[in-house]
Amino acid sequence: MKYSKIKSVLALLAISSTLLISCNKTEKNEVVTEAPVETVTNDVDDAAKQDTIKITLNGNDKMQYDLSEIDVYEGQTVVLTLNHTGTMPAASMGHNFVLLKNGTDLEKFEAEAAKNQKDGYIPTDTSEIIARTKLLGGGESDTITFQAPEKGTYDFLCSFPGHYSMMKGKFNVK
Ligand SMILES: [Cu+2]
Repeated sequence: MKYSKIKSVLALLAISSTLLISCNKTEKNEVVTEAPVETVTNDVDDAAKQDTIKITLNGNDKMQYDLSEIDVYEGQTVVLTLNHTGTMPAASMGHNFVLLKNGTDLEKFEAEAAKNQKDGYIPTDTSEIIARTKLLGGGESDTITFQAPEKGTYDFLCSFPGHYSMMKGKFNVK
């Protein structure tokens, strides 16, 4: 008699613990499905609201920038950092970022830049330049701050001789 009572108590315990486990499982599953896993944000809208926009541009030993387009908004203060992620010196694989006014003849600009090695391949006439970094070698960085020009599409390039054919892009002011 006593033994069978214990047996039934054990059976009850087993049933209730099974119920508890299945309850827990259901709750856990519900929590997982209901909780938002990722918050969806619109980067473009967020960027447009900021007074300052930070841009990071990298240049490597293969004569490449990692961005072909840069988007900013009219009136923003642009804080642009150029990193030379390679190891080659500025003398053989120098990189800079030069933002040019609309209508600049890139080929002509490059030809003038190539003549002026002592100034980091920046032409003596700088009237077509909106903003620029220093000429960097591997491992170096330069950060510049400037006001975004008026709405439009501008060219940026690396003015080191021969680089702009590969190292150039569009700077879009929206
Ligand atoms: Cu370059």
